[in-house]
Amino acid sequence: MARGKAKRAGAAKKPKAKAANKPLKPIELYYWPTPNGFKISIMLEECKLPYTMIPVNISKGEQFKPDFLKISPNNRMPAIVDPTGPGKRPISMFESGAILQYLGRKTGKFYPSDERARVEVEQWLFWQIGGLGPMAGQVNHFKHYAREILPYAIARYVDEVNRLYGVMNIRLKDREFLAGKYSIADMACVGWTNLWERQGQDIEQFPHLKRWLETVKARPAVQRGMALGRELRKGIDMKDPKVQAVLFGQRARAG
Ligand SMILES: N[C@@H](CCC(=O)N[C@@H](CS)C(=O)NCC(=O)O)C(=O)O
Repeated sequence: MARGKAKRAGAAKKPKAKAANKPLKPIELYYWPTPNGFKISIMLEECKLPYTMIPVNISKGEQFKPDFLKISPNNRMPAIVDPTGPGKRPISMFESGAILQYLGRKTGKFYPSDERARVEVEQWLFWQIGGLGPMAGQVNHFKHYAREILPYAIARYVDEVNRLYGVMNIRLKDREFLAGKYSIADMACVGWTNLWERQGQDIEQFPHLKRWLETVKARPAVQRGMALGRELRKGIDMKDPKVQAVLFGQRARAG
């Protein structure tokens, strides 16, 4: 009892410290379980940030809902709303790379502030955003979803992903992670390289990449991040013409 009283009295004298300990309001994660979504669920799990997941069922066209487009005008997930953004005011953002950098700056984790170390991370982050992701996405499209079989398109993108895997493999020859230490660059790549088989690749050709993939996937936060919402995909057939009508052949929306 006495101890409890002393605690309360102490807390009353230090209102500022109490305010600082106030739990953060959860970040809203607009999400669908794909390699682009995993980047952010992994980072939130790694940083132990509180978050709520709001599914955006892209196979049903939920990415075109006006409220979502206000946050993500590119009609793509992931996107976030952080109720406690800069100046303690809410902020929203889209594009997985920008979100990873924001969360890295917010928490001071997995995104170093030292300029040289930061450049290392950013090179590999942007390499994923501009190269590995889009190219692997095209393999997926032409190899698994396209109504017509186009051998030229399949070979072009399978070859390009093979080249990118080779670049990553050489990079990982003499360091544990892409930027030396584990960072947001690794989080950006793991969901994509995990699908190597589907992308027409043989992981045995890339022993350093294989070792890295196993190391990253062994992290509990990565496992939790990549398991998030897995059940949501059940029963969705990407070859269903209704789903393909939503996802493929998109053109400019009226402004
Ligand atoms: N460059 C974007 C790509 C995001 C992206 O392509 N998301 C896909 C799912 S993996 C999506 O939301 N697709 C909805 C659509 O195609 O309408 C990022 O990195 O955030």
